[in-house]
Amino acid sequence: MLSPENHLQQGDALLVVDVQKDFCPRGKLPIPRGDEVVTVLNPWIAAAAGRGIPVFLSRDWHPAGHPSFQDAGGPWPVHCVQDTPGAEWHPQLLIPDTVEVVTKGTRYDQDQNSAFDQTGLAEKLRRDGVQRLWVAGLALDVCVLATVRDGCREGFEVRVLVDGCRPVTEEGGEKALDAMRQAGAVLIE
Ligand code: VGL
Ligand code: ZN
Repeated sequence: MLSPENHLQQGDALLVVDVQKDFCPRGKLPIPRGDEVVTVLNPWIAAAAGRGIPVFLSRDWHPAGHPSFQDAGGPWPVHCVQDTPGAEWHPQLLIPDTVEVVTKGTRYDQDQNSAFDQTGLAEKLRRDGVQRLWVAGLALDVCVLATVRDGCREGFEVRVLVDGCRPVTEEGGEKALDAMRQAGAVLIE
């Protein structure tokens, strides 16, 4: 069993991607077994917060009529609309007092799948002295993939907690893992 206490160290940060109600069963864009990541990730969140390692939670936070929505010509059903219940965190997700929220997907003109895309996250991590970034969440083959790629490109040592991710499709998930390896991320299975 992979224990967070033995892996997290100073200079690390934990980034949990989009663990929101709409991406879980009964949500508007449900990812199969998306809710299962919560029990995997809570011990990592607790361990990080307990030892002063920064915990970032990203959220998909779209305005109504967002270009990624099908009714606006995009690929996805309406999801994670700002200030709606579906955009809330999964109710069991551990939110430490020290949490840093990264908001993305707010633009009227384009989607932002990556938590690094025009959020200032890379600068913030560098300012905090972060070298190594642990990443997990939803969806493995969409926003986690885009975030991991950008994290590698920005020069962080990226570790992906594979158990703490779920894909939209199994095939997409397998391809995403390959692409992450190619990008230089270390997959922790
Ligand atoms: C996501 C589809 C649309 C994600 C966000 O968080 O992976 N997927 N918007
Ligand atoms: Zn979205």
